[in-house]
Amino acid sequence: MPAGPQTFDLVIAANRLPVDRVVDPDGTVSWRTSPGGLVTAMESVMRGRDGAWVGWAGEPGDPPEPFHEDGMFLQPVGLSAHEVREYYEGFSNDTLWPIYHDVIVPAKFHRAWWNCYRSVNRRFAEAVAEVAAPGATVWVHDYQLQLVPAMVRELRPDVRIGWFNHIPFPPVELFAQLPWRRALVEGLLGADFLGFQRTSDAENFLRSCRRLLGMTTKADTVTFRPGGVGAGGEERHVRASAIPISVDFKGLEELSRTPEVQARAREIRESLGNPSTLMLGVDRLDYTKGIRHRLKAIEELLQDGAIAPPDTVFVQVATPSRERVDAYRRLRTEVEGTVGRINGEYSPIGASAVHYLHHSYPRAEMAALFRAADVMLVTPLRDGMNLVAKEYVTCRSDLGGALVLSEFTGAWHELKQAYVCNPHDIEGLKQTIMAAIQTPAAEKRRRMKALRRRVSDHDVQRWAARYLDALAAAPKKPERSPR
Ligand code: GDG
Repeated sequence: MPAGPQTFDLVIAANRLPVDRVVDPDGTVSWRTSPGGLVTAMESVMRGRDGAWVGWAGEPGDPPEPFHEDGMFLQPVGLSAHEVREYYEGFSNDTLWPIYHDVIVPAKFHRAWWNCYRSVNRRFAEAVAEVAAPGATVWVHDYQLQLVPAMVRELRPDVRIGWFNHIPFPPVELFAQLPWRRALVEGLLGADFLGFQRTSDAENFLRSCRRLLGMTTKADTVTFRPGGVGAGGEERHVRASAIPISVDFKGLEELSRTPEVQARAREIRESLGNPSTLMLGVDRLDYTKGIRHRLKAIEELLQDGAIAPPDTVFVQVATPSRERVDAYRRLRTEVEGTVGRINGEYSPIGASAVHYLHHSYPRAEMAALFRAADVMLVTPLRDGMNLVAKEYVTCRSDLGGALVLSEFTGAWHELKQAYVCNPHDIEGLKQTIMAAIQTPAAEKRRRMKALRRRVSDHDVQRWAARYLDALAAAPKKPERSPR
């Protein structure tokens, strides 16, 4: 049984804590919100729940002491520089990430990375087992921690374990490439309930259970005997189902309505020369987000004379991401070269066609950008959900703006009134962008209204409640008492 008073009924485990430890050159230590969609979503869910969050503090070395932040207990997990390279940058981001995103770039397979992934997953599981109260609910997140469910079950059979995948789950033909596919599936099946963004992600997982491990599935449930037939273990049933994530609609809408944000939105438009059309892209600088395809379409529209600055301008916020992984370095070089070429070719003095911002911004600035943009370009080649699309419509209480959305995002399965595009089809993408620019305002308002209704009815609080209800309802027989 866990010792000491610090145990919790709800424990979240995610690769990153919601805040990163930052040490300034003068030695001052501060904590900053860590980047990415998972933290954005889970932060608002955890507020006021008195739970614990187990995760890495974002810098290599010994972990800081556990501490309370914003009503949450944060339990840091330490990673050495070597582990950051092999578990995080290597296996998570250079093996799993490409396999789970249609192999847009080739995946790298290294046995040493896998070994490191396994030992780091073990450390996370031990940290979870330490802070979970008897019978607690443990909610494990994302592809970096796929072995944690089975490892926690082994240490703490008394707790209820859920896992949610923020990214797509690949088709069996791609998943099968992984030499460690069996161990990954068995790791996940330690959970009582597995949540995915889309029904097809859950189906891909179930198909892998059947085809690669010979398990039986019925509807959304897989049935198996841990350790295989003859191992004597009790039969288990694990549900794999879609529960699509969302945004904090109320909180973000409120922020977007503040006079400060509205004034800032006007200021942004003025500083861009009050264009009649301001197009916007907001992404982590990641090859899955379709930034190159977007730029290609914009370059051709400029070339065709269909759009021109200062009347139409494009702002791309590209938040720095995974900067030590080769594929991300190459992408940055390519994107920056393309932006330079476009501006060199099509921008007159004082009126850039493309404004490229390689920075991270405060939330209020993001809300102002969303509020300022006439056309939002969300064109990923593959994306689990894409919160940016949902944030954009959340910020448009004025019913202005138009959303161009790739059919390869999870968001598209809910936001059917968006201007849908296939980013691989550059001709089609150009036509969709022009349609989003030229459609009469009344029609755009009608679409925006419907999009907003969907997001406000299915916000992140509802997502978390649905997830936790499904986890609580999952079949579970306590097999033995805690260690
Ligand atoms: C993963 C999955 C899934 C971006 N730049 C800044 C900033 N952001 C915020 C956005 C948004 C979040 O980061 C990005 O979320 P996405 O969903 O778009 O993408 P991923 O980071 O790839 O997230 C994704 C998500 O997990 C949740 O399940 O939707 O499919 O890949 O919230 O606004 N926020 C601030 N400054 C920035 O510069 N403040």
